[in-house]
Amino acid sequence: MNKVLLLLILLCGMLYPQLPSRYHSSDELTKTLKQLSSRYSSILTMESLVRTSRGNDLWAVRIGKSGAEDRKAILIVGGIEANVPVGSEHALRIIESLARSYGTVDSITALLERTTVYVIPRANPDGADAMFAAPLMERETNDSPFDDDRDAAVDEDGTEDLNKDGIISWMRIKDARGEWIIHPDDARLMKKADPAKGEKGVYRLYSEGIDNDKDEEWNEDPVGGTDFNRNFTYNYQFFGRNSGIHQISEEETRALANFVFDHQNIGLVLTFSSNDNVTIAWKNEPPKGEGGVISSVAKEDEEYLSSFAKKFTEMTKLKDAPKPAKGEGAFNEWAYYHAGRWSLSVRPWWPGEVPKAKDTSAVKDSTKKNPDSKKDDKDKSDDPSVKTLKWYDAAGRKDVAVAWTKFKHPDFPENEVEIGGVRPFVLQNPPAESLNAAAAPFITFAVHAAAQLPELSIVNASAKKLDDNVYRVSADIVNNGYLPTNSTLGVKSRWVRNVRVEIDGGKGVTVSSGKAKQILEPIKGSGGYRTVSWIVVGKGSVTLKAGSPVSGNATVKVDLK
Ligand SMILES: [Ca+2]
Ligand SMILES: [Ca+2]
Ligand SMILES: [Ca+2]
Ligand SMILES: [Ca+2]
Repeated sequence: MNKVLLLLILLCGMLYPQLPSRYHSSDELTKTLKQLSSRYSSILTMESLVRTSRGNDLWAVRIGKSGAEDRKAILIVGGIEANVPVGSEHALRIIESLARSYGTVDSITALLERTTVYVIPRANPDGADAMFAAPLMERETNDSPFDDDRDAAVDEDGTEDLNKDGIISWMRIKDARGEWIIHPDDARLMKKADPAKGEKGVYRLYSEGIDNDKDEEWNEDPVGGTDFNRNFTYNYQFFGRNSGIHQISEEETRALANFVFDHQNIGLVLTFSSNDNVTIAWKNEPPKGEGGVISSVAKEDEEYLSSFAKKFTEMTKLKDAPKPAKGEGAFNEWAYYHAGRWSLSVRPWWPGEVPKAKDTSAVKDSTKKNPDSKKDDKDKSDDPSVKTLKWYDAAGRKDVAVAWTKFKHPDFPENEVEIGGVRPFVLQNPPAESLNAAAAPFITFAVHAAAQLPELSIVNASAKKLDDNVYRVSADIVNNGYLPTNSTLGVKSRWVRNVRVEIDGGKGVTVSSGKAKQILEPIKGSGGYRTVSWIVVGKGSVTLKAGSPVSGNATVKVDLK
């Protein structure tokens, strides 16, 4: 165990997850969630947002005692990328850790008194179950029938486990017209030839299978469907790969969107996905295209997202993340650009620094360097896949790849065909036994994120006598949270409500100047405030109320004297 991890465990204390360190099928996830909600019934409730075509429930879990719907909230979403189940496992561990810590860890109890945490641990349960199916293969989509290659046949050509090893691997076909070469830094991997580097392709590369419909495409139209992280409205790609028949076309994605719209109190969304804006924050850029369509984070919102990025690195010590994926219909971008919420997304796992292997025999066994490679062993590849495999090697894991082995393929009688390559799930998901340790830093970060929501209070409330029975009532509405009471995109999207202030003096008091109910412009965080005042006529007292679904509520009574 490395020092950083040990330190984190000490810091996290009770937050360290206490679940079996294994991946959960969607049935097992349901079972575990039910156990947790019965064990922590005072704080934890679960709700099925929709039943999928395979009969799985899409669960939304709420952590918060009674009145939770009226408190400001964070939403945590795992498993929007079905082939990255580790995000789902982190989300589950956040649920376990927070529910267990309520009432025993003061900081968590205090946080949950003010803030509700919603968790949708597995946005695509049908897709995620591919990890538990035979043969083993990665899948990003749900089950919705879809004609991927638009040849008027639906789901007509999926993969086959040709070599009967229980795994859908890769097949490479020696062919001078091919675009692929053996990766110069790791012979288990293939890479597209880069003519600029003098590389020339010598292989064609497909997933394992035959051309079922004889259209000279291999496995181009497997069973399913839609990739949920490509199905949302912002920067949606019509006719994109697995992007669905149209925006938010799936029952599951519709349920997710509705959940956000139905919960006005969600101020911040934290997603586990490759559309990372946490290790590298979004930057404001001049608008692209006509009409000034918003295509980057608003200038005013930029610093807040940047501060999360800084904090993430400080808190978790996780660095050197692979390059963020470009969002095309991504959920986290929808959450910010179209639903107007603060939105953070981070990859749930990538290997940290590769430890210097002491036992080089394991490395020698499993790293079969490409003999053609001219680079030496010390070469540091930028390719995240190479780095990840090195990490597994250093950890002594030998079960990460299928050795490339010749196969007589009926579709290629003239060519040499080999089946092999890195096993499904290996590159983006850690070994099961490290799931609790891998989740710990993300739990800490999720708690930090939840604690940054706006926090309203009313201070300096006073009544100044101007004449008999005439008073000027004034107060400062202060935001002591870190985030402003609304983001610039939140204002633009109109989905997120601004702070509303109200004065009420009952029957004996009338407001003669100033609106009795008013909506305030966003209030900056860290002590930002807006002063409100009224002239009132009457006796007794008035009550001032301020609040919004995303910033909490505050009330004070002011005596007129
Ligand atoms: Ca076809
Ligand atoms: Ca087809
Ligand atoms: Ca196979
Ligand atoms: Ca085909």
